[in-house]
Amino acid sequence: MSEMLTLALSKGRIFKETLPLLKAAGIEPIDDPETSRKLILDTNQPDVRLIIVRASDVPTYVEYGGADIGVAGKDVLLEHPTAELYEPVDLNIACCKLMTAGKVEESDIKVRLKVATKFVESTRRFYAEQGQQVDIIKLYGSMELAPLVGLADRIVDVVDTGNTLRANGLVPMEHIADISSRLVVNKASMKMKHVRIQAFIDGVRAAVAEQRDD
Ligand code: PRT
Ligand code: MG
Repeated sequence: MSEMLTLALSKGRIFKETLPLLKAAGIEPIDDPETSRKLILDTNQPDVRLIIVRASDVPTYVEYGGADIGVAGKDVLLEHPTAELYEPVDLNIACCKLMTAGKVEESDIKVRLKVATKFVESTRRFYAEQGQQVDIIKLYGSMELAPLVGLADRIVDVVDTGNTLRANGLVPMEHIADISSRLVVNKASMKMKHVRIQAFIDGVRAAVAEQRDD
């Protein structure tokens, strides 16, 4: 009996885009997390299971060994700096950009910008590199609203098509980082289950390379 491998994923775009990579690596979930209420999903491999967690909780589960491996957006990883995770593969999925955005027509330029975001660490670093002092307001969602009601001058958010910004009278401004999802691995698991995890990483890496060539 080989040891159990636990993978942490979030529902939605990460799950959907990770599925083909897992399949290419020989792993297929039995249940569909979009319809099942189960948070632990069995797979076709008896010693591999998936756990379904919030996107922003994936690094925490993997760091503390609740999962051996996870898939997390770089935006999330940038908010969760730790030496306890390996980041061996850029999966090239769920791609988007971390950007500043503001109103199409901004009123007077403030001495000190107010920036609303859930990406506090990346925002702090970005403006510090610009040598610009800003007040950062932490939000957990619907950032686009903040400039519309005067809570903030700017927002920092991930942008894909830009439709959500446009629909709210906002425009993307500065590019902060290109974002894609990464495989993350618990350091202790990597030591204890080395052969197993290395084989998994190799399988996923091959699947990513194949998808890139398509
Ligand atoms: O639910 P929770 O708050 O825990 O996390 P989450 O909502 O960030 O999770 P999820 O599943 O939506 O996103 C998971 C990961 O997908 C993120 O961490 C990013 O790395 C990546 N990703 C890629 C995106 C987008 N594209 C994206 N477009 N995450 C969010 N969006 C949002 C965007 O902010 C906008 O509000 O989707 C909306 C549509 O985008 P536009 O630009 O196409 O209009
Ligand atoms: Mg969400």
